[in-house]
Amino acid sequence: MERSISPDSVLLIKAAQAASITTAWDRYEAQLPQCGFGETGLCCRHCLQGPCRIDPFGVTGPKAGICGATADTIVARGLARSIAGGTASHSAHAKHLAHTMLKWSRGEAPDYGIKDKDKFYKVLDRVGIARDGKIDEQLAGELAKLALAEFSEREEPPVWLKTTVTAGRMAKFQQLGLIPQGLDSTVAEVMHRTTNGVDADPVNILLGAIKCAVGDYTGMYLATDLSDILFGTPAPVMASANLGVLKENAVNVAVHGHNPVLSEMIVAEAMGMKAEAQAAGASEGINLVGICCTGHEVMMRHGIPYATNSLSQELAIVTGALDAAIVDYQCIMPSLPEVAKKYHTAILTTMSIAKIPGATHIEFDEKHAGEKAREVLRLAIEAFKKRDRARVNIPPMRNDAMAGMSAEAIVKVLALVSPDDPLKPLIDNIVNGNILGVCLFAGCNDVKITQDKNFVELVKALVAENVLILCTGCAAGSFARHGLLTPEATNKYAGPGLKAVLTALGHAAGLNAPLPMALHTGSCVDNTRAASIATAIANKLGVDVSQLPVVATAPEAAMEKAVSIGTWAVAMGLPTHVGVVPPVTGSPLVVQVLTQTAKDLLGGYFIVEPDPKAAASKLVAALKERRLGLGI
Ligand code: BF8
Ligand code: SF4
Repeated sequence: MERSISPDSVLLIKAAQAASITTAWDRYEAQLPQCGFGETGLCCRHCLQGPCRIDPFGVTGPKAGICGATADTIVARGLARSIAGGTASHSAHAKHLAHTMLKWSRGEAPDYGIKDKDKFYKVLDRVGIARDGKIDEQLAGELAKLALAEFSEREEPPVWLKTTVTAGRMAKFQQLGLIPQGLDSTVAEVMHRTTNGVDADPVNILLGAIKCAVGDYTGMYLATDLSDILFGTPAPVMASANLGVLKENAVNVAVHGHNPVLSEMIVAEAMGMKAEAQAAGASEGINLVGICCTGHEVMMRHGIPYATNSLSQELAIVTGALDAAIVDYQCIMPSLPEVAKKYHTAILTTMSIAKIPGATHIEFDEKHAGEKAREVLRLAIEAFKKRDRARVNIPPMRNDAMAGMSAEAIVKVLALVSPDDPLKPLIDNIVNGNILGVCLFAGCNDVKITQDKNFVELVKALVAENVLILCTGCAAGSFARHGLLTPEATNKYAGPGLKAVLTALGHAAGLNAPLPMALHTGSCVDNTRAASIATAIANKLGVDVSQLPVVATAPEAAMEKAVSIGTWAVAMGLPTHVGVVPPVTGSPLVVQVLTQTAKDLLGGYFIVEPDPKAAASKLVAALKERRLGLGI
């Protein structure tokens, strides 16, 4: 199988092979064939009596684990635990932001502040905090405490859930018992009910997992709100992408991971350290670039170039020009220090919960944020001095990419056409068929799929059918690296209706060109931005999200976080495509619940289809079915 369709990745994979450097692709091949029991979800290690494996056919092996758990139970429990893993990750990210805001409110994080007052006040109003005459510090303290209260057991539904979904969706969640009591508590509940001897009913376990995923949505919404308040709501910005964003004459520093709490400080301090970098011999100073979702956070707020999406993160080191990777948490390959050993690159971990053997750990703390940022940047400058210039191999690929299309930014562009009723042009163009529907592209790269192939083929097929594309996370990273976040891509690939709409909006926005073919709505945690637009449209039309021609896809999904996001997309009522077969095929019952029963219960359901062309047909069919239901 081809490893990647990204030309910069292809070039550096060859370079890695020539230098005998092992990457994720090599390690994947070394794993083959992967265990069939694990692949189908039929392996359980939830107690010390195991591991237990189930023969899916009950012919050559046992039909139940030692405790009696069947294939259906084991598969449902495994899926539920991965959803809990994803939810715990997003929730921890959200909590980190709430703690930062709380510390700022108490004067314990002086380098932070309220960047977007407008959003701050809007969120306060939405969650019901009275503003009357209180200073920002006091309001921020109240908001942070309300946010932190979302995580433990509550008697009332989470505020960030009930104030952000349609009334119909909330009633549906209530009716099906899908309202989490708290965001951490829902994760704990999944861990409890999936341990040996608790919940053995696969359908009940799946409902518990969906409830947890609703908690995931809630925590993500909260995270995006607090990020925007602390660091600014993204607005359209031009940046560039690919590994060619690294510079020969600069100290190249990648910020990698997910949370903007650290990377915002790095951005703020890097400018002021130009002279230090120049004194070390880097005539262009410090060149910050992004990897994974931290990369999106700084691209959409500051136009920082985007080096790579997840799967090719090791290749950034193989350029020989990366002086330091400053990492926070999530999706960071533990292999980075091993690859870095062959170069001069400093791998700098910063979070107490995310250390990597072989990396240098500089503990970050909000109280001394600016100082800590300068400390890690100094280590990058030191590493630069050791760079072997003869080994520098920066691929000559670089694409433009427009980022920063937050929900607020999209509404602002629409308001240029229709100031009194910004959603009207979008709705009108959906009704008149210029736009067939909307598809949210999310999720990771997965080594099981040629890197970016599913993303690129699927998105081209959908835009040709006039589907409006929103994208986040590694999907957005992939599009950025393939030049698809540009007006040129719209002209080249969009169907006539979509092109006309994007052209009209682009001209209204003063671009003198169409809006990009895909709208970059943020990092992975920002998938709720798309949900908020869908909810606003549904509310305006007096329908539920499950009736709208809106679908989601994670064509190269890998991480537990992608599983939990996909599951809440289904809970919100969206047909949701996954391009990698998840480990559930050992239970036809679980497959049926996810792909069929869910549709009856929630309106949303999973479509599993590895082939991008077939996936495009299925998503288009789902959009047309929704249109038919609305009579348009
Ligand atoms: O949160 S898309 S590989 S980088 S999990 Fe990770 Fe997947 Fe990328 Fe961002 Ni999301
Ligand atoms: Fe085996 Fe049951 Fe223990 Fe799982 S929980 S390892 S199926 S005995």
